[in-house]
Amino acid sequence: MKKRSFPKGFLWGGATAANQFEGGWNEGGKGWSVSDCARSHLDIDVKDYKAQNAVTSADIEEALAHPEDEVNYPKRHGSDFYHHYKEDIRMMAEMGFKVFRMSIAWSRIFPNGDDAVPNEEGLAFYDRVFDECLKYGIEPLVTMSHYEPPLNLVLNYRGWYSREVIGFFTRYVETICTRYKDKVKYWLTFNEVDSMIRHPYTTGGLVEDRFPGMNFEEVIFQAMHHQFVASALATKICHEIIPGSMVGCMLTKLTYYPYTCRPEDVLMAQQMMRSTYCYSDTQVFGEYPAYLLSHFANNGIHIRKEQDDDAIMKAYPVDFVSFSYYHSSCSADPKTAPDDLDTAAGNTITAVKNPYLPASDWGWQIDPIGLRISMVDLYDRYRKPLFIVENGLGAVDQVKEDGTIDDQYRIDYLDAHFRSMLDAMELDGVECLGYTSWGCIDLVSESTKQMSKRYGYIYVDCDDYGNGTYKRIPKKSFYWYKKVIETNGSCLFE
Ligand code: BGP
Repeated sequence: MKKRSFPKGFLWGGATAANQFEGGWNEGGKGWSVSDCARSHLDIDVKDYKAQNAVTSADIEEALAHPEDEVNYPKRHGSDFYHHYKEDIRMMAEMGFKVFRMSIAWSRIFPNGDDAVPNEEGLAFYDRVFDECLKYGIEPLVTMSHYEPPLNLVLNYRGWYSREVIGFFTRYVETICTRYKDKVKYWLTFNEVDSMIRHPYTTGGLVEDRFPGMNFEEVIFQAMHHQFVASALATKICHEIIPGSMVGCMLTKLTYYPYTCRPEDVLMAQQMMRSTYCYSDTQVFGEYPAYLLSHFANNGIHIRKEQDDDAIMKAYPVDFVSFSYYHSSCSADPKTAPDDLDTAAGNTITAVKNPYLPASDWGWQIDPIGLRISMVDLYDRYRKPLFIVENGLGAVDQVKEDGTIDDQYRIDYLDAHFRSMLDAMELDGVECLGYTSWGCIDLVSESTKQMSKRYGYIYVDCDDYGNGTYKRIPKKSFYWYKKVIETNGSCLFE
Protein backbone atom coordinates (compact mmCIF):
# COMPACT_ATOMS: atom_id res chain seq x y z
CA MET A 1 0.00 0.00 0.00
CA LYS A 2 1.34 3.42 -0.98
CA LYS A 3 2.72 5.19 2.05
CA ARG A 4 0.91 8.45 2.63
CA SER A 5 2.89 11.67 2.37
CA PHE A 6 2.28 15.33 1.57
CA PRO A 7 2.54 16.65 -2.00
CA LYS A 8 6.02 17.34 -3.35
CA GLY A 9 6.97 20.95 -2.68
CA PHE A 10 4.63 21.32 0.30
CA LEU A 11 5.90 24.35 2.23
CA TRP A 12 6.59 23.18 5.79
CA GLY A 13 7.73 25.88 8.19
CA GLY A 14 7.00 28.09 11.15
CA ALA A 15 5.43 31.45 11.90
CA THR A 16 6.17 34.48 14.06
CA ALA A 17 5.23 38.16 14.15
CA ALA A 18 7.47 41.14 14.85
CA ASN A 19 5.19 42.54 17.56
CA GLN A 20 5.54 39.37 19.64
CA PHE A 21 8.95 38.04 18.60
CA GLU A 22 11.31 40.69 17.30
CA GLY A 23 12.16 42.92 20.27
CA GLY A 24 14.69 45.69 19.57
CA TRP A 25 11.58 47.82 19.92
CA ASN A 26 13.46 51.12 20.31
CA GLU A 27 16.62 50.26 18.38
CA GLY A 28 17.73 50.79 14.80
CA GLY A 29 15.56 53.84 14.28
CA LYS A 30 12.28 51.98 14.91
CA GLY A 31 9.35 54.14 16.06
CA TRP A 32 6.70 53.26 18.65
CA SER A 33 4.09 50.76 17.49
CA VAL A 34 0.69 50.12 19.06
CA SER A 35 2.04 46.86 20.51
CA ASP A 36 4.78 48.69 22.46
CA CYS A 37 1.94 50.12 24.56
CA ALA A 38 0.19 46.75 25.10
CA ARG A 39 0.55 46.14 28.81
CA SER A 40 0.42 42.62 30.26
CA HIS A 41 -2.32 41.95 32.79
CA LEU A 42 -1.03 38.91 34.66
CA ASP A 43 -3.52 39.69 37.41
CA ILE A 44 -6.52 39.34 35.08
CA ASP A 45 -8.08 35.99 34.08
CA VAL A 46 -6.34 34.92 30.85
CA LYS A 47 -9.76 34.03 29.43
CA ASP A 48 -11.10 37.58 29.87
CA TYR A 49 -10.04 38.84 26.45
CA LYS A 50 -11.91 42.11 26.58
CA ALA A 51 -9.99 43.16 29.69
CA GLN A 52 -6.72 41.79 28.32
CA ASN A 53 -6.99 43.74 25.08
CA ALA A 54 -8.76 46.98 26.07
CA VAL A 55 -6.49 50.01 25.58
CA THR A 56 -7.43 53.59 26.44
CA SER A 57 -5.68 56.89 25.74
CA ALA A 58 -4.65 56.92 29.40
CA ASP A 59 -3.03 53.49 28.96
CA ILE A 60 -1.05 54.85 26.01
CA GLU A 61 0.07 57.90 28.00
CA GLU A 62 1.16 55.54 30.80
CA ALA A 63 3.17 53.42 28.37
CA LEU A 64 4.77 56.48 26.76
CA ALA A 65 5.79 57.71 30.21
CA HIS A 66 7.71 54.46 30.87
CA PRO A 67 9.97 53.74 27.90
CA GLU A 68 12.33 51.89 30.26
CA ASP A 69 9.66 49.34 31.31
CA GLU A 70 10.02 46.02 29.55
CA VAL A 71 8.51 44.07 32.45
CA ASN A 72 4.93 45.26 32.05
CA TYR A 73 5.30 45.60 28.28
CA PRO A 74 6.69 42.19 27.22
CA LYS A 75 6.02 42.79 23.52
CA ARG A 76 8.82 45.37 23.60
CA HIS A 77 11.42 42.62 24.09
CA GLY A 78 9.54 39.66 22.55
CA SER A 79 12.08 36.85 22.10
CA ASP A 80 14.76 39.31 20.94
CA PHE A 81 14.86 37.96 17.40
CA TYR A 82 16.41 41.33 16.55
CA HIS A 83 19.69 40.17 18.11
CA HIS A 84 19.22 36.39 17.63
CA TYR A 85 18.01 36.19 14.04
CA LYS A 86 21.09 34.38 12.66
CA GLU A 87 20.91 31.66 15.32
CA ASP A 88 17.13 31.37 15.03
CA ILE A 89 17.16 31.00 11.27
CA ARG A 90 20.01 28.48 11.49
CA MET A 91 17.89 26.40 13.89
CA MET A 92 14.91 26.65 11.53
CA ALA A 93 17.20 25.38 8.75
CA GLU A 94 18.26 22.54 11.03
CA MET A 95 14.60 21.49 11.21
CA GLY A 96 14.48 21.71 7.42
CA PHE A 97 12.07 24.65 7.07
CA LYS A 98 11.02 25.45 3.49
CA VAL A 99 9.26 28.66 4.53
CA PHE A 100 9.45 31.11 7.44
CA ARG A 101 6.44 33.32 8.13
CA MET A 102 7.36 36.60 9.82
CA SER A 103 6.15 40.17 9.73
CA ILE A 104 7.89 43.43 8.98
CA ALA A 105 7.34 45.96 11.75
CA TRP A 106 5.85 48.90 9.86
CA SER A 107 7.28 51.36 12.39
CA ARG A 108 10.79 50.01 11.78
CA ILE A 109 10.45 51.15 8.15
CA PHE A 110 8.37 54.33 8.68
CA PRO A 111 8.86 55.15 12.37
CA ASN A 112 5.85 57.50 12.49
CA GLY A 113 3.90 55.97 9.66
CA ASP A 114 3.61 59.34 7.90
CA ASP A 115 7.36 59.89 7.34
CA ALA A 116 8.32 61.11 3.86
CA VAL A 117 11.33 58.76 3.64
CA PRO A 118 11.92 55.27 5.07
CA ASN A 119 14.38 54.37 7.85
CA GLU A 120 17.39 52.82 6.08
CA GLU A 121 18.52 50.96 9.24
CA GLY A 122 15.17 49.22 9.33
CA LEU A 123 15.28 48.27 5.67
CA ALA A 124 18.83 46.96 6.11
CA PHE A 125 17.80 44.77 9.06
CA TYR A 126 15.21 42.88 7.04
CA ASP A 127 17.65 42.62 4.12
CA ARG A 128 19.97 40.73 6.49
CA VAL A 129 17.12 38.55 7.77
CA PHE A 130 15.96 37.58 4.27
CA ASP A 131 19.54 36.92 3.18
CA GLU A 132 19.91 34.52 6.13
CA CYS A 133 16.71 32.72 5.12
CA LEU A 134 17.67 32.42 1.45
CA LYS A 135 21.15 31.18 2.44
CA TYR A 136 19.41 28.05 3.74
CA GLY A 137 16.83 27.84 0.98
CA ILE A 138 14.05 29.08 3.26
CA GLU A 139 11.36 31.18 1.53
CA PRO A 140 10.20 34.20 3.58
CA LEU A 141 6.41 34.55 3.87
CA VAL A 142 5.96 38.15 4.98
CA THR A 143 2.98 39.70 6.73
CA MET A 144 2.88 43.41 5.91
CA SER A 145 0.93 44.33 9.05
CA HIS A 146 0.64 42.03 12.06
CA TYR A 147 -0.66 44.19 14.92
CA GLU A 148 2.09 46.77 14.34
CA PRO A 149 0.58 50.07 13.12
CA PRO A 150 2.91 52.97 14.09
CA LEU A 151 1.62 54.60 17.27
CA ASN A 152 1.81 58.07 15.73
CA LEU A 153 -1.01 57.07 13.37
CA VAL A 154 -3.17 56.39 16.43
CA LEU A 155 -2.30 59.63 18.18
CA ASN A 156 -2.46 62.02 15.24
CA TYR A 157 -4.76 60.31 12.70
CA ARG A 158 -7.02 58.10 14.88
CA GLY A 159 -5.64 54.94 13.26
CA TRP A 160 -7.22 53.29 10.26
CA TYR A 161 -10.32 55.44 10.68
CA SER A 162 -8.39 58.10 8.78
CA ARG A 163 -8.49 57.72 5.01
CA GLU A 164 -4.94 59.14 4.86
CA VAL A 165 -3.60 55.92 6.39
CA ILE A 166 -4.33 54.13 3.10
CA GLY A 167 -1.71 56.35 1.45
CA PHE A 168 0.79 55.85 4.26
CA PHE A 169 0.29 52.08 3.99
CA THR A 170 0.70 51.96 0.21
CA ARG A 171 3.88 54.04 0.49
CA TYR A 172 5.15 51.45 3.00
CA VAL A 173 4.14 48.58 0.69
CA GLU A 174 5.80 50.18 -2.35
CA THR A 175 8.97 50.61 -0.28
CA ILE A 176 9.21 47.02 1.00
CA CYS A 177 8.14 45.40 -2.29
CA THR A 178 10.74 47.43 -4.19
CA ARG A 179 13.45 46.74 -1.62
CA TYR A 180 12.80 43.01 -1.30
CA LYS A 181 11.51 42.20 -4.77
CA ASP A 182 14.32 39.67 -5.35
CA LYS A 183 13.99 38.07 -1.90
CA VAL A 184 10.29 37.73 -1.02
CA LYS A 185 7.57 36.33 -3.24
CA TYR A 186 4.96 35.28 -0.67
CA TRP A 187 3.10 38.10 1.08
CA LEU A 188 0.10 38.54 3.38
CA THR A 189 -1.51 41.96 3.73
CA PHE A 190 -3.19 42.16 7.17
CA ASN A 191 -2.98 39.51 9.87
CA GLU A 192 -6.48 38.31 10.83
CA VAL A 193 -8.21 41.24 9.13
CA ASP A 194 -11.39 40.16 10.99
CA SER A 195 -9.77 40.72 14.38
CA MET A 196 -10.36 44.49 14.17
CA ILE A 197 -13.91 43.79 15.34
CA ARG A 198 -12.57 41.97 18.45
CA HIS A 199 -9.51 44.12 19.26
CA PRO A 200 -9.79 47.38 17.29
CA TYR A 201 -6.72 48.94 18.95
CA THR A 202 -4.20 46.23 18.05
CA THR A 203 -5.44 45.71 14.51
CA GLY A 204 -6.78 49.11 13.54
CA GLY A 205 -5.13 51.57 15.92
CA LEU A 206 -8.61 52.55 17.15
CA VAL A 207 -9.03 53.85 20.72
CA GLU A 208 -12.71 54.24 21.59
CA ASP A 209 -12.29 57.32 23.80
CA ARG A 210 -10.93 59.21 20.77
CA PHE A 211 -14.35 58.88 19.09
CA PRO A 212 -16.63 60.50 21.67
CA GLY A 213 -20.33 60.33 20.87
CA MET A 214 -19.75 58.21 17.74
CA ASN A 215 -21.10 54.76 16.89
CA PHE A 216 -17.89 52.81 17.53
CA GLU A 217 -19.05 49.82 15.46
CA GLU A 218 -19.42 52.21 12.52
CA VAL A 219 -15.92 53.59 13.26
CA ILE A 220 -14.52 50.05 13.14
CA PHE A 221 -16.23 49.23 9.84
CA GLN A 222 -15.06 52.53 8.35
CA ALA A 223 -11.50 51.63 9.38
CA MET A 224 -12.06 48.13 8.01
CA HIS A 225 -13.14 49.63 4.68
CA HIS A 226 -9.89 51.58 4.49
CA GLN A 227 -7.97 48.36 5.18
CA PHE A 228 -9.88 46.54 2.44
CA VAL A 229 -8.99 49.27 -0.07
CA ALA A 230 -5.40 49.30 1.18
CA SER A 231 -5.21 45.50 0.92
CA ALA A 232 -6.40 45.58 -2.69
CA LEU A 233 -3.91 48.33 -3.55
CA ALA A 234 -1.15 46.36 -1.78
CA THR A 235 -2.00 43.34 -3.94
CA LYS A 236 -1.82 45.51 -7.07
CA ILE A 237 1.52 47.06 -6.04
CA CYS A 238 3.03 43.68 -5.15
CA HIS A 239 2.01 42.09 -8.46
CA GLU A 240 3.38 45.07 -10.42
CA ILE A 241 6.73 45.24 -8.63
CA ILE A 242 7.28 41.50 -8.09
CA PRO A 243 6.12 39.45 -11.10
CA GLY A 244 5.07 35.97 -9.94
CA SER A 245 4.48 37.10 -6.36
CA MET A 246 1.53 35.66 -4.46
CA VAL A 247 -0.51 37.78 -2.06
CA GLY A 248 -2.86 36.23 0.49
CA CYS A 249 -5.48 37.45 2.90
CA MET A 250 -5.31 36.09 6.45
CA LEU A 251 -8.36 35.03 8.44
CA THR A 252 -8.91 33.92 12.01
CA LYS A 253 -10.61 30.61 11.30
CA LEU A 254 -13.04 30.42 14.22
CA THR A 255 -15.01 27.21 13.60
CA TYR A 256 -18.32 26.86 15.40
CA TYR A 257 -20.48 23.75 15.91
CA PRO A 258 -24.13 24.02 16.92
CA TYR A 259 -24.42 22.96 20.55
CA THR A 260 -27.50 20.85 19.67
CA CYS A 261 -29.37 19.90 16.46
CA ARG A 262 -32.02 22.44 17.46
CA PRO A 263 -32.43 24.68 14.37
CA GLU A 264 -31.86 27.79 16.47
CA ASP A 265 -28.41 26.49 17.42
CA VAL A 266 -27.60 25.48 13.84
CA LEU A 267 -28.55 28.97 12.66
CA MET A 268 -26.43 30.49 15.43
CA ALA A 269 -23.37 28.50 14.36
CA GLN A 270 -23.88 29.57 10.77
CA GLN A 271 -24.13 33.24 11.81
CA MET A 272 -21.04 32.97 13.99
CA MET A 273 -19.01 31.54 11.12
CA ARG A 274 -20.17 34.39 8.92
CA SER A 275 -18.90 36.85 11.51
CA THR A 276 -15.38 36.16 10.24
CA TYR A 277 -16.13 34.96 6.72
CA CYS A 278 -17.49 38.39 5.85
CA TYR A 279 -13.96 39.80 5.88
CA SER A 280 -12.31 37.05 3.83
CA ASP A 281 -15.32 37.08 1.46
CA THR A 282 -14.61 40.77 0.85
CA GLN A 283 -10.91 40.21 0.14
CA VAL A 284 -11.46 37.11 -2.04
CA PHE A 285 -14.53 38.25 -4.01
CA GLY A 286 -13.50 41.92 -4.03
CA GLU A 287 -16.87 43.16 -2.77
CA TYR A 288 -18.89 43.28 0.40
CA PRO A 289 -21.11 40.17 0.76
CA ALA A 290 -24.84 40.84 0.78
CA TYR A 291 -25.24 39.73 4.39
CA LEU A 292 -22.66 42.30 5.56
CA LEU A 293 -24.45 45.02 3.60
CA SER A 294 -27.68 43.88 5.29
CA HIS A 295 -25.97 44.15 8.65
CA PHE A 296 -24.92 47.70 7.80
CA ALA A 297 -28.42 48.64 6.67
CA ASN A 298 -30.14 47.02 9.66
CA ASN A 299 -27.80 48.64 12.17
CA GLY A 300 -27.56 52.14 10.74
CA ILE A 301 -23.93 51.70 9.74
CA HIS A 302 -22.92 54.01 6.88
CA ILE A 303 -19.53 53.52 5.23
CA ARG A 304 -18.03 56.54 3.49
CA LYS A 305 -16.47 55.40 0.22
CA GLU A 306 -14.59 57.23 -2.50
CA GLN A 307 -15.50 56.89 -6.11
CA ASP A 308 -12.97 54.24 -7.12
CA ASP A 309 -13.08 52.11 -3.97
CA ASP A 310 -15.43 49.44 -5.28
CA ALA A 311 -13.52 49.16 -8.56
CA ILE A 312 -10.19 48.87 -6.75
CA MET A 313 -11.44 46.16 -4.40
CA LYS A 314 -12.96 44.23 -7.31
CA ALA A 315 -9.87 44.54 -9.52
CA TYR A 316 -7.29 43.24 -7.03
CA PRO A 317 -8.53 40.21 -5.05
CA VAL A 318 -6.03 38.00 -3.21
CA ASP A 319 -4.30 34.98 -4.78
CA PHE A 320 -4.68 32.60 -1.84
CA VAL A 321 -6.44 32.33 1.50
CA SER A 322 -4.32 31.91 4.61
CA PHE A 323 -5.70 31.41 8.07
CA SER A 324 -5.06 30.57 11.69
CA TYR A 325 -6.68 27.53 13.28
CA TYR A 326 -6.16 26.50 16.91
CA HIS A 327 -9.43 25.13 18.22
CA SER A 328 -13.14 24.78 17.51
CA SER A 329 -16.03 26.13 19.58
CA CYS A 330 -19.74 25.54 20.12
CA SER A 331 -22.51 28.07 19.84
CA ALA A 332 -26.10 28.00 21.06
CA ASP A 333 -28.98 30.43 20.64
CA PRO A 334 -29.26 32.18 24.02
CA LYS A 335 -33.00 32.56 23.49
CA THR A 336 -33.55 28.80 23.57
CA ALA A 337 -30.44 27.40 25.28
CA PRO A 338 -30.31 26.70 29.02
CA ASP A 339 -28.59 29.60 30.76
CA ASP A 340 -26.10 27.42 32.62
CA LEU A 341 -24.12 26.12 29.64
CA ASP A 342 -20.39 25.82 30.33
CA THR A 343 -18.23 28.30 28.44
CA ALA A 344 -14.83 27.75 26.87
CA ALA A 345 -12.14 30.23 25.96
CA GLY A 346 -10.85 30.57 22.40
CA ASN A 347 -8.70 32.87 20.33
CA THR A 348 -9.86 36.26 21.65
CA ILE A 349 -13.38 34.81 22.05
CA THR A 350 -15.49 33.02 24.64
CA ALA A 351 -17.87 30.32 23.40
CA VAL A 352 -20.04 27.43 24.58
CA LYS A 353 -17.93 24.50 25.78
CA ASN A 354 -17.93 21.32 23.68
CA PRO A 355 -18.35 18.38 26.10
CA TYR A 356 -16.65 15.99 23.65
CA LEU A 357 -13.31 17.79 23.38
CA PRO A 358 -10.25 18.21 25.63
CA ALA A 359 -8.79 21.68 26.19
CA SER A 360 -5.37 23.30 26.46
CA ASP A 361 -4.12 24.89 29.70
CA TRP A 362 -5.66 28.11 28.38
CA GLY A 363 -9.04 26.49 27.77
CA TRP A 364 -8.84 26.32 23.95
CA GLN A 365 -10.65 23.15 22.85
CA ILE A 366 -8.42 20.78 20.88
CA ASP A 367 -10.09 19.51 17.69
CA PRO A 368 -7.94 18.14 14.82
CA ILE A 369 -11.03 17.04 12.85
CA GLY A 370 -12.10 20.68 13.07
CA LEU A 371 -9.06 21.60 11.00
CA ARG A 372 -10.27 19.32 8.19
CA ILE A 373 -13.79 20.75 8.48
CA SER A 374 -12.35 24.28 8.30
CA MET A 375 -10.17 23.50 5.28
CA VAL A 376 -13.07 21.93 3.38
CA ASP A 377 -15.32 24.88 4.24
CA LEU A 378 -12.79 27.48 3.13
CA TYR A 379 -11.78 25.66 -0.07
CA ASP A 380 -15.39 24.99 -1.09
CA ARG A 381 -16.20 28.65 -0.40
CA TYR A 382 -13.30 30.29 -2.19
CA ARG A 383 -11.84 27.75 -4.67
CA LYS A 384 -8.42 29.36 -4.09
CA PRO A 385 -5.31 27.68 -2.65
CA LEU A 386 -5.16 27.68 1.15
CA PHE A 387 -2.18 28.22 3.43
CA ILE A 388 -2.30 27.33 7.14
CA VAL A 389 -0.14 30.09 8.60
CA GLU A 390 -0.96 29.55 12.26
CA ASN A 391 -1.68 26.40 14.23
CA GLY A 392 -0.21 25.01 17.43
CA LEU A 393 -0.59 24.34 21.12
CA GLY A 394 0.07 27.00 23.73
CA ALA A 395 1.33 25.13 26.78
CA VAL A 396 3.47 25.36 29.89
CA ASP A 397 6.83 23.71 29.08
CA GLN A 398 9.28 22.61 31.76
CA VAL A 399 13.07 22.40 31.41
CA LYS A 400 14.02 19.11 33.10
CA GLU A 401 17.07 18.58 35.33
CA ASP A 402 19.00 17.21 32.36
CA GLY A 403 18.22 20.35 30.36
CA THR A 404 15.75 18.66 27.99
CA ILE A 405 12.13 19.61 27.40
CA ASP A 406 9.65 16.81 26.82
CA ASP A 407 6.68 18.38 25.00
CA GLN A 408 5.09 15.11 23.88
CA TYR A 409 1.68 16.81 24.35
CA ARG A 410 2.61 19.28 21.58
CA ILE A 411 3.77 16.42 19.31
CA ASP A 412 0.45 14.67 19.90
CA TYR A 413 -1.49 17.85 19.07
CA LEU A 414 0.49 18.50 15.89
CA ASP A 415 0.52 14.85 14.78
CA ALA A 416 -3.29 14.72 14.89
CA HIS A 417 -3.61 18.05 13.07
CA PHE A 418 -1.13 17.03 10.36
CA ARG A 419 -3.10 13.84 9.70
CA SER A 420 -6.29 15.85 9.45
CA MET A 421 -4.63 18.34 7.13
CA LEU A 422 -3.56 15.51 4.80
CA ASP A 423 -7.07 14.01 4.89
CA ALA A 424 -8.47 17.34 3.69
CA MET A 425 -5.89 17.44 0.89
CA GLU A 426 -5.94 13.77 -0.17
CA LEU A 427 -9.57 12.79 0.52
CA ASP A 428 -11.43 16.08 0.11
CA GLY A 429 -9.37 17.53 -2.72
CA VAL A 430 -8.32 20.67 -0.85
CA GLU A 431 -5.34 22.55 -2.32
CA CYS A 432 -3.05 23.71 0.46
CA LEU A 433 0.27 25.44 -0.30
CA GLY A 434 1.88 24.95 3.07
CA TYR A 435 1.81 24.95 6.83
CA THR A 436 3.62 27.17 9.32
CA SER A 437 3.38 26.31 13.01
CA TRP A 438 2.58 29.36 15.09
CA GLY A 439 5.29 30.49 17.45
CA CYS A 440 7.83 28.02 16.05
CA ILE A 441 10.18 29.63 18.53
CA ASP A 442 8.59 30.61 21.87
CA LEU A 443 7.31 34.19 21.81
CA VAL A 444 4.98 36.58 23.64
CA SER A 445 1.30 35.64 23.55
CA GLU A 446 -0.84 38.18 21.70
CA SER A 447 -3.86 37.95 23.98
CA THR A 448 -2.21 37.57 27.39
CA LYS A 449 1.33 38.95 26.73
CA GLN A 450 2.72 35.84 28.46
CA MET A 451 5.96 34.10 27.53
CA SER A 452 4.75 31.16 29.64
CA LYS A 453 2.14 30.31 27.00
CA ARG A 454 4.72 28.55 24.83
CA TYR A 455 4.10 27.27 21.25
CA GLY A 456 7.65 26.63 20.04
CA TYR A 457 9.74 23.75 18.84
CA ILE A 458 12.48 25.86 20.43
CA TYR A 459 12.32 27.05 24.04
CA VAL A 460 13.40 30.59 24.91
CA ASP A 461 14.78 31.13 28.42
CA CYS A 462 12.63 34.13 29.36
CA ASP A 463 9.74 34.35 31.81
CA ASP A 464 6.57 36.47 31.94
CA TYR A 465 8.56 39.32 33.49
CA GLY A 466 11.35 39.40 30.92
CA ASN A 467 13.84 37.63 33.20
CA GLY A 468 16.20 35.13 31.56
CA THR A 469 19.14 34.61 29.25
CA TYR A 470 17.00 34.34 26.07
CA LYS A 471 18.98 31.14 25.41
CA ARG A 472 17.37 28.88 22.80
CA ILE A 473 16.81 25.16 23.66
CA PRO A 474 15.39 22.63 21.14
CA LYS A 475 12.44 20.73 22.61
CA LYS A 476 11.54 17.09 21.89
CA SER A 477 9.18 18.41 19.19
CA PHE A 478 12.14 20.06 17.39
CA TYR A 479 13.54 16.65 16.42
CA TRP A 480 10.09 15.23 15.67
CA TYR A 481 9.19 18.13 13.30
CA LYS A 482 12.62 17.80 11.65
CA LYS A 483 11.71 14.16 10.79
CA VAL A 484 8.23 15.13 9.60
CA ILE A 485 9.74 17.63 7.17
CA GLU A 486 12.54 15.26 6.10
CA THR A 487 10.01 12.55 5.21
CA ASN A 488 7.40 15.05 3.95
CA GLY A 489 4.99 13.69 6.50
CA SER A 490 5.31 10.00 5.65
CA CYS A 491 6.86 9.23 9.08
CA LEU A 492 3.42 9.98 10.56
CA PHE A 493 2.13 6.82 8.89
CA GLU A 494 4.96 4.40 9.65
C1 BGP B 1 -3.47 34.77 16.51
C2 BGP B 1 -2.42 35.84 16.18
C3 BGP B 1 -1.03 35.49 16.58
C4 BGP B 1 -0.97 34.67 17.86
C5 BGP B 1 -2.03 33.60 17.95
C6 BGP B 1 -2.03 32.83 19.26
O1 BGP B 1 -4.68 35.39 16.59
O2 BGP B 1 -2.41 36.06 14.78
O3 BGP B 1 -0.32 36.70 16.67
O4 BGP B 1 -0.96 35.48 18.94
O5 BGP B 1 -3.29 34.16 17.75
O6 BGP B 1 -2.76 33.55 20.23
P1 BGP B 1 -2.13 33.84 21.65
O7 BGP B 1 -0.79 34.43 21.37
O8 BGP B 1 -3.06 34.75 22.31
O9 BGP B 1 -2.00 32.50 22.32
